[in-house]
Amino acid sequence: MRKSVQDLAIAGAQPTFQSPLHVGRPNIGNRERLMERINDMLDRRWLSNAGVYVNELEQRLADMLGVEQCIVMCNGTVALEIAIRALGLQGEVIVPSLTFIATAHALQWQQIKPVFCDIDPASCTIETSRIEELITPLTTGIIGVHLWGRPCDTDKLQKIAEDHGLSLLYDAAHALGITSGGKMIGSFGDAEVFSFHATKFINSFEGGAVTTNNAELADRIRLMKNFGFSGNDNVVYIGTNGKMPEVSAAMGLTSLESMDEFIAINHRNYLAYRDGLADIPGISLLPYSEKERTNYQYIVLILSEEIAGIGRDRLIDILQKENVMARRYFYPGCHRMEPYRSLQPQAGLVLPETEKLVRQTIVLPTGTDISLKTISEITDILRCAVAHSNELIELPCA
Ligand code: T4K
Repeated sequence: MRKSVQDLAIAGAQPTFQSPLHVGRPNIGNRERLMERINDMLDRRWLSNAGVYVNELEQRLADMLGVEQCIVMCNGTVALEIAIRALGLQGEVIVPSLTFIATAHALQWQQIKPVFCDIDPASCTIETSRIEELITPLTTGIIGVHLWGRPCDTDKLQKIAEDHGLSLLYDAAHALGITSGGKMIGSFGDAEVFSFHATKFINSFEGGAVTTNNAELADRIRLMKNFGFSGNDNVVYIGTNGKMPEVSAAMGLTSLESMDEFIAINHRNYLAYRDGLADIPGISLLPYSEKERTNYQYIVLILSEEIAGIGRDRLIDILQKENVMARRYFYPGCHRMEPYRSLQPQAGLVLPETEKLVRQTIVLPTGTDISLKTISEITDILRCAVAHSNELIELPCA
């Protein structure tokens, strides 16, 4: 156990961990099953373009999520871009700034202005009471982000969208397997978009999906992700290449088969972090709702003013020196990154909760690669750092 400043790697001691522990370390699942599928795919010589694994993955996801239509794609960003285009969004779209940059870029890429909205600090999702003041004659839609697997206020968002005749899309990149009001994320709004990137708890190496109960919208999305082809030699729409290859679908199916196990491990880790952090002043673990199904895939620490002496970035330096590659997701907020920083220099003025939270968060490793012993050692490092914060200030920064 690390007890004094001298025990910390930042003061010259050996790092606690020999090799780096990463946030977003992929869960692998049943390798043999994956290899069987890949061998079968190679034997059949069908590698992409509506293969059997893509079809099976779409069906399994739709069944699991209780949604009529599921279209898998090459990644979550392209899935967002295509959903935005298929919904006919243009002009301005209201979106939280506290999200991965892909949410904002998927709009700006298509010359649509992301209008950044603040967050509700309790759920870390879009603050519904601040949306209506952002609506202008140019507004065509809202994108809610179920950040870190915490559902947006889907009822309020639906009401606002209906009252103002706006499309409602959800970025559900973090939200596979979670519920809102007891109902699976996947069929809220006009459509929802998932990511199966390697760093997600269910992965297809790279991958994404759009889910919707709107069959017409789904048809348009299917055309758009395949160059607009409707049968051989017949292009009926402008499209791009958003297809998921079979090897990704094989991984996605294999990963999905281990979903319950992955969630159980994430839950176990979450409880271990919660217990390990309980006696450390100034650090709290962002809770998951007890009322909803959740996937526990992000361990998010919120730092209070009490440990301002050390500072969030200093704490990250300390962790990284110990080979715990903690992250600052989603610092500094989309509005402080280009091109938004230049295009909308005043955006931060209406985002006080976002500006506050992005300076307080640390995301720690979890998933199947992390043991309970590792979690106990990580919380020991944090306990030691907080207890000796005054002495640490004297030490050089990384
Ligand atoms: N919307 C939201 C809310 C999202 O969070 C994302 C993606 C999207 C949309 C877009 O979906 P995709 O188009 O990606 O399907 C990573 C991921 O690349 C990104 O998918 C994810 N969100 C985001 C939260 O995290 P970076 O820039 O942080 O990646 P990087 O390279 O720093 O890796 C992250 C961590 O994962 C590191 O600690 C290393 C570790 N890692 C990564 C890979 C790929 C591994 O241990 N093994 C690996 O194979 O964006």
